[in-house]
Amino acid sequence: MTTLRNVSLIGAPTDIGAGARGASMGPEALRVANIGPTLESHGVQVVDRGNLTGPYNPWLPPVDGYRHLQEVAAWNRAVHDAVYAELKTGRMPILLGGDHCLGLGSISAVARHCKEQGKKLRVLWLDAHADFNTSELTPSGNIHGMPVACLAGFGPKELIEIGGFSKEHPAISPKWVRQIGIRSVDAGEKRFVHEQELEVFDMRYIDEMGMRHTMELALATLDANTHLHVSFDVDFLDPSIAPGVGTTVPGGPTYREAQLCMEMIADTGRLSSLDVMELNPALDEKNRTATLAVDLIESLFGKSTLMRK
Ligand code: HAR
Ligand code: MN
Ligand code: MN
Ligand code: MN
Repeated sequence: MTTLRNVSLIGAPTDIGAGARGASMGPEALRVANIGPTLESHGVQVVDRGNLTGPYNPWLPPVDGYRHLQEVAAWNRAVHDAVYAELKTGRMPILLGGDHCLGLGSISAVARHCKEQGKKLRVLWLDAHADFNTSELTPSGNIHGMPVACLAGFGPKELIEIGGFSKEHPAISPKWVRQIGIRSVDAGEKRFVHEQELEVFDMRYIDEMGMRHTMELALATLDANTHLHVSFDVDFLDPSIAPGVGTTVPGGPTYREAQLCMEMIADTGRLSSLDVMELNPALDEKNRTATLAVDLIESLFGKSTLMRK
């Protein structure tokens, strides 16, 4: 597990794809919450690569169903290149967002790496939202509601071609994705999720079946050749414990449910890349959401309440 023990932090300070300003301050809030030293206390070797740069946020209305398409593309190209470079040298990238449109750059790099290495890819999408909109379906034009669709080839050329992919040969298949915690999906987006057979464990499912059973299914069929990518949208968490996000949705996982989710991912030993997205310090209370995110990331890296065999 050398990759898990050699981590590179990559900050992407932008809210270019979001519907509220402030996720651009996310990377620094995670650093203030001690993400680096905390991982090091668990024996992880951490290098902080600092922040990427990109266009400022012009805060304009949608054009042809997209807000800030060219700026979103520029940021995602930068994220792709940085994440790909870390994977290439055998290090584990942790992307510090930034809004969730950047999951596109991160996962396109991971998909490219897996393709080159002959590895299977499994993406766990922890989120209140499916992020499966297209320019026709979106109610807002905000591209943070579209990255999963773009990765699967449903999106503009500027975004789907990042990493050398195309509409015919997209970065991922919807079959590789497991979405967990979903509780806000737009009407057209819902139809598209069903049509593309995305595997969604929504909050109703978690309520009825429990987080343990949910994660057992979401993590089933991983093998020694699987690269596990976790895209953690902080709005996955219940807003009562995680108020510092732009799009809160009531009824998310509790503290313990979220911890169990992370602990079961850690137990697989397959975690190979991570995004921590949508943290919005402008809406937080004394950095408590960032602190919670770091606490959960600790569990992803194997911290648990008691010593285990
Ligand atoms: N579904 C809504 C839209 O597309 C809201 C999307 C919000 N997305 C995030 N990331 N916060 O999950 O506009
Ligand atoms: Mn999201
Ligand atoms: Mn979300
Ligand atoms: Mn724990």
